[in-house]
Amino acid sequence: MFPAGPPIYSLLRLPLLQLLLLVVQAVGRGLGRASPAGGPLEDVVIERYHIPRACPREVQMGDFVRYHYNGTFEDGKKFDSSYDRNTLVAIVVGVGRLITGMDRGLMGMCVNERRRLIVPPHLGYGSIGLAGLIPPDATLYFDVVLLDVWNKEDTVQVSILLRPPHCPRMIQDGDFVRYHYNGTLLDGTSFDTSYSRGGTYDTYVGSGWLIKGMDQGLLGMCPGERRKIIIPPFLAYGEKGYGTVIPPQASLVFHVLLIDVHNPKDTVQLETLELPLGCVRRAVAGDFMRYHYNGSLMDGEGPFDSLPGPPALYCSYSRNHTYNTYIGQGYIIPGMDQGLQGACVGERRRITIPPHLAYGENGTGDKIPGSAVLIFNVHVIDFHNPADVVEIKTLSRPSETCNETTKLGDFVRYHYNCSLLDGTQLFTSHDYGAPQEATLGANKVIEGLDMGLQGMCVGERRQLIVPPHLAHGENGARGVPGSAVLQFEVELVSREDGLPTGYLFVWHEDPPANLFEDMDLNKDGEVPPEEFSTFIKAQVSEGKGRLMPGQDPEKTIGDMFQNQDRNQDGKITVEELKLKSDEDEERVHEEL
Ligand SMILES: [Ca+2]
Ligand SMILES: [Ca+2]
Repeated sequence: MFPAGPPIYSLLRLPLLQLLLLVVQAVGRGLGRASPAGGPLEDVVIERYHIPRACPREVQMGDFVRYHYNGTFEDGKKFDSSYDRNTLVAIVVGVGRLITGMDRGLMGMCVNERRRLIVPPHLGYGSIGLAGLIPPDATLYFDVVLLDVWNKEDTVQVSILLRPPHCPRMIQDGDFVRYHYNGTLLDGTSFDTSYSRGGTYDTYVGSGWLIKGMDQGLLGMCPGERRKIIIPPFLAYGEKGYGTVIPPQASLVFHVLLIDVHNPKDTVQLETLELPLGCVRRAVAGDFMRYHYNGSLMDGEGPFDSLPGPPALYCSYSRNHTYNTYIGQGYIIPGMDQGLQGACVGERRRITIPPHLAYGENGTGDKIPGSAVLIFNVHVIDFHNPADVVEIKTLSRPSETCNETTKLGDFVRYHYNCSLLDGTQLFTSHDYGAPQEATLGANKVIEGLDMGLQGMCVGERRQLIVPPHLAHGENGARGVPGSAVLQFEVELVSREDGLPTGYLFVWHEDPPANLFEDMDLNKDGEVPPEEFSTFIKAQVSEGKGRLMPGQDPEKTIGDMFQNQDRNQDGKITVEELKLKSDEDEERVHEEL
């Protein structure tokens, strides 16, 4: 208002008065000097009866001020009061816009200071007075309280009250911010606060949504930082003020706490916190991942959500608490879908997601406000792809050449250690004191082992990585979390050729020509179980044939006997034996 027209809120707004001021102001002398007792005052008398403890700034010539006052005569009679008119004085000081007594009396004053001024007539309205208001030669008494001081040369004043140790980013022009604030006038009168609204104040910076001083004062601020920002009125609401709460020409003081900052152009930010050695495979879209996470907001509030494992040593039973999902397929927020790609098993990474790649302007639930940046600390436990096969790595081979390797149907004995990809031990054959036994392809072990144990030499050691669809699937098993990738170390102890499907015994050469006679040891025309068993064991020990491996021989021989004893009378006759071998012949022909 001062550059742009007459002061509206001045006591001394009559043109006549201003003329008078010019006439009388040359008479004054030094500040605050009183005349000898009893005589007329030579200068303004100043009594600073209340000085605030903090006085960051004193009124200087040319400053703009806002103040309240009461004006009385010597007899105590009031001739004017800003309180009565409910209008502050807002005016430039020390340049003759006020009576000289007031110009001088305000010098050096602090905001919230209270002064009594005694203004002699020659520094007030002189020998003429002011028609109807001030008689000639009147000494004026003013009680003044200063509310505001600023200058046209002022800039925004920023004081950093608290800066967090970690500053992920600082506010730049064009950013979108969420902050809390308390707004006061320079004298401490509160005019607005975000804390009463139950939410942050959310806005763009540097786009004219804010008063200019705020656009400037927020720049460079970190999430979690607290600032005091003092804004002169020409960078705030200026001559008009704002509603009933911000008077014209008011300096504003904001105490700001920055909660959040992002830019609409932001993408997901990744920070690797821990990368395991020897990471060869990185997750891609379409992989299925199991991970733990902590989610927090930018100012450190949180976690708003987490699926953490126990701190150091993971117990396998707690593994079910990982978050399990496909990545890059839209099952999770876009920022997470992106941020998990490229991760290694065992990696810990921090993923910072702007709201447009998270929960947007509306947020979700009562923990994630609208327009919130989310920070996730993620620990990748494992991942796999539904198209994965068993990954086989040979760790060592026996030095002698290996002519025969394992194939489907073979009976194998092997030692194994099974663990999760994070190293959690699950099972080991060493707990049982004997190797594990299995017929390959007989559905006795998980599919991944059936595959991973093929093509192996006795004495060879392998590492196998088995995806869950070739192990225990989505539901897991006792001690194995659902969808877990398993890691095996296997060592082949022995290998025996299997028998053709359906066979319990095979001849290495042609069977004896007189088979029944050979079996019927006491030549009574029938073969009971004892004779049958003795005969078969003799063939095996003489190397003429062999039984199915991996089974109790007594049980296998018992089964063979049952097959031959067609009428189930506990003995085999020559007819029964012939009938059975004819059938077997026919079956072989059909298969061929
Ligand atoms: Ca017999
Ligand atoms: Ca029989």
